[in-house]
Amino acid sequence: MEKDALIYVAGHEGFVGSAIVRKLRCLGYRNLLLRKEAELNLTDQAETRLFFQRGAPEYVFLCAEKVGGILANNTYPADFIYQNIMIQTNVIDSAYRNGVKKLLFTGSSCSYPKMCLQPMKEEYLLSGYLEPTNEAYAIAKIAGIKMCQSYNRQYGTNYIVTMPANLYGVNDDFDPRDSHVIPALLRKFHKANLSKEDVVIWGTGQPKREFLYVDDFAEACIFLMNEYNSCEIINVGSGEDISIAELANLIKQVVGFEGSIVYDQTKPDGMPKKLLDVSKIRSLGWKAKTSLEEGTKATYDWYKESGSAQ
Ligand code: GFB
Repeated sequence: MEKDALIYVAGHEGFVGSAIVRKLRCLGYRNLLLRKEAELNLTDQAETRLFFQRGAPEYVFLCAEKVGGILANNTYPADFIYQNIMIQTNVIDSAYRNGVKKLLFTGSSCSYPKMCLQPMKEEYLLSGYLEPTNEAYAIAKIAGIKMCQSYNRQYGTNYIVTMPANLYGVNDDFDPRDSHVIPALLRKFHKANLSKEDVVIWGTGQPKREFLYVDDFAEACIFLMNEYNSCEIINVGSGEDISIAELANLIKQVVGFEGSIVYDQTKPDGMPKKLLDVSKIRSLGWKAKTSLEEGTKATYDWYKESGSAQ
């Protein structure tokens, strides 16, 4: 991407989109095309097409999506499948119709099968059944992946697909109804420090997850936009996983909590393990920089300073 190229970041107010905008600005990309959700409804085909005709972006980071943790995914599958399929379909097709040079689509590690071989290589996609708690979201993401690959095959476009590990970091969603495990636990430990109550962790604590700091993911997306031109999906992760029980102990230390942890086994565990094979992106010269300890501390500092902790 040329430094003065016109770049559209779809979903720039969101968690991933805002990290990409921060990183682009920091790297000297000045010509950003941004539209708030209130100004442009990407689930509307006519509005999205008109926006692309008038705005004529050269590059697109497609980060506008409906996301949430295990509870939100399990409770609102219709919203997850509808909104994600509408947004990505409208953006990908409008990009093609208006000659966008390159588009990056954000997939998800939850699109790999529930009982996938570990670490998960890119070629294991669609090799087994999905995890039921996030099947609707995973199917929407798989549709987006296949749409990018189909447009590349039929129309010769250059649309690339990243498969991130579980992301966390500044600007994350701390609302317990929607949040992923790291913001959820930072909030729970923070509140329990004040109330002196036990912290309740969902599930057995046994599942293992790989976490990636959102600023590292943003850096990887810009790196891939500049360096990667292939129809094949590409994993983006830290290359390490940790059990939820170990994560709870780490967050307990970060927050400075001295009380007890209890497990609520009526809540779902989700996938037993999700560790990406990151050898492909490493062979291109990119590696995650932020350790889980540094990342959770930075996220906790942001949580306290942002006012979300009130
Ligand atoms: O982060 P999380 O919601 O995402 O949950 P998934 C990860 C693990 O942490 C699960 C446990 O085993 C949860 O049961 N957990 C323990 C908690 N306590 C909590 C808590 O208070 N809140 C939350 N949220 N989890 C999501 C998918 O799955 O991963 C999405 O549902 C998306 O589709 C995302 O792909 C990356 O890894 O289980």
